[in-house]
Amino acid sequence: VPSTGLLYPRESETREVRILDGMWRLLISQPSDPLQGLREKWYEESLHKTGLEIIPMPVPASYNDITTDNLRDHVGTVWYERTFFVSRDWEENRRTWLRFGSVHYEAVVWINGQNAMSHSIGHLPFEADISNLLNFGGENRITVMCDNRLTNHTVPQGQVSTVKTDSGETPIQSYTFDFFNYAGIHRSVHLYTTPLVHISDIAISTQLSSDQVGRIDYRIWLDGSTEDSTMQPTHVLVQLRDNEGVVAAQQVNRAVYNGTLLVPGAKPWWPYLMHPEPGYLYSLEFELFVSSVEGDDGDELLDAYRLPVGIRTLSWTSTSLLLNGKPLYLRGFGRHEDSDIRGKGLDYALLARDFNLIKWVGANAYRTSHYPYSEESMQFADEHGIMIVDECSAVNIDIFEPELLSNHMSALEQLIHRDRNHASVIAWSVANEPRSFKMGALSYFQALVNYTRSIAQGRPLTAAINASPDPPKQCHLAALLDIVGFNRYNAWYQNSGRTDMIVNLLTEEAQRWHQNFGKPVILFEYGADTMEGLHSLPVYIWSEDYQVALFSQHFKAFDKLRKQNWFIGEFVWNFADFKTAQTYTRVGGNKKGVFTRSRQPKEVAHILRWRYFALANEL
Ligand code: BDP
Repeated sequence: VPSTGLLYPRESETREVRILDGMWRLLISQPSDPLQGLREKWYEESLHKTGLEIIPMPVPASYNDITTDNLRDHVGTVWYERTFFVSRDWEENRRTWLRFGSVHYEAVVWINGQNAMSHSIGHLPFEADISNLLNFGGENRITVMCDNRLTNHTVPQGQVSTVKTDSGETPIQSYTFDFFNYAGIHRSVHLYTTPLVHISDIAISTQLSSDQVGRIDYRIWLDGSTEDSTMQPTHVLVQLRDNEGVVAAQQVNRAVYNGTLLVPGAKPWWPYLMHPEPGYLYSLEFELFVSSVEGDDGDELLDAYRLPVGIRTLSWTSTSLLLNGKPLYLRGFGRHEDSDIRGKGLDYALLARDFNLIKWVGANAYRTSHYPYSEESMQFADEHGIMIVDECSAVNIDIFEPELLSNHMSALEQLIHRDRNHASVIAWSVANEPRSFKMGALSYFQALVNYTRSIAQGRPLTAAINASPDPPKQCHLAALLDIVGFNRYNAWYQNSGRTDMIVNLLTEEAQRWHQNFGKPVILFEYGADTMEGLHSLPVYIWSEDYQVALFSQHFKAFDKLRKQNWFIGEFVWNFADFKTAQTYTRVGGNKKGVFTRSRQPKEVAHILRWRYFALANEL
């Protein structure tokens, strides 16, 4: 099934965009009967008609931490609803689309009681043309059923079982991944219009030659038809504007909707701290025209879409990852979309704060562990020159069955399709800590990697592996990748308290990964849980001092490894503290953050900052 809705909604002279964020209404179904609403057709009328309790629920946000009762641990479905008006003007000569930035995990959407679309695998956008379902010049109702249950076939996997409580049996959701399974309408809901015939998708790839000539290869897709033969598109005007609006290259393309723009003296896209003007973006304008019979002057504009574009060359070898011909050393983090109260809900204040901290600490990259992050954050990364290792939601996968494989492929297809035009994306991560040593993993990953490579759009493939590289055959995934990433918790999960073992263990392991697979190697995770404010000398685990000691030893190992040209980066686990399921190994969640959950620095942030800026200055 080809995915749709992956072009971000942007307004233009031919398109209007409205955002339907705000307070919606929520009905929580009985966990024991998650399908009651479908059976009873709750979507046919306002949810109030069910006579059940309705509560206000903000969008975007996870629903889990908003109330004071146990909605947090709800398993099964919840129903969202809101109404909105559409003016009569929208009825003629245009199409109206409804688009969700992400609903976790599965969503079914109705407009005025009619089924409009459904989607599963959270963290990704989906949309439908709802023109035929709308009351123009009147009120409309959206109903969304959201199901948070994870099974052996969802990405990621989980299991639903039941437990006997003091008041009877109740379903519980379990999963092995280490972050809370937040659910709800996590990102913005857009209502937008396009002309009847419009640009429905765009793919670009860029290169920069050694003499500063930029090259942009583009392809656009059109959708829709009109009865009116005089309104058939005849050509596209493609114009590249620099950040002052000056046209740097242009082309008129008649009927063939792909082409190449050459940009002499192009301003390249550079990462943060690698150039005085990082994150330089052009605007690539596509204008779809129909020629008038009288001649060129009277051309009529059918549609216009503007895509921010950074011009850069990405390449890699068996030892390096290069940007504009320069080998990269990645300094960064694994992260989460997570914060107090709103869970995984998109929050612009948090997004801006996080980027301020990333820049304050001197990082140049992060991995979207362990799922696709918001499109708004991807755009921010482009603008700030922060490089992204873009990960799909396959975390801790196990039990390698065909249905999982097809969902996993779909998760990657949708991610790549959504993010392929971002200059910031420097690699696709196909999985985090899969059980890649198990039976069935080899054929599974061969199929997955072959497929992903066929759609990879000029990016290398990587993964965050925690299998042992010794003997090499134990991991069935590493050999298939372009960059071998591994996660290792020396002096935390292994040899807790022994910071004096880190340098040898880490350098030896990194060496084995490189020797066995002949690829560039990166450490995607290391770290220690740290309670803010807890101090102890001599250092003792969980204290801020221990985190400092553990990082310091890692820095020594990295400095040794950097002398080898194949070691390409160090990512801390984690950028900030984050919520997990309840277990006795977690105090209020995972505390491996360099920043607290409220985004204030722990002591270690200062030494990390010192290191990251020193590394940046060396290059
Ligand atoms: C790694 C996982 C990550 C966890 C981390 C930890 O990739 O999701 O949060 O361990 O335990 O294995 O802190």
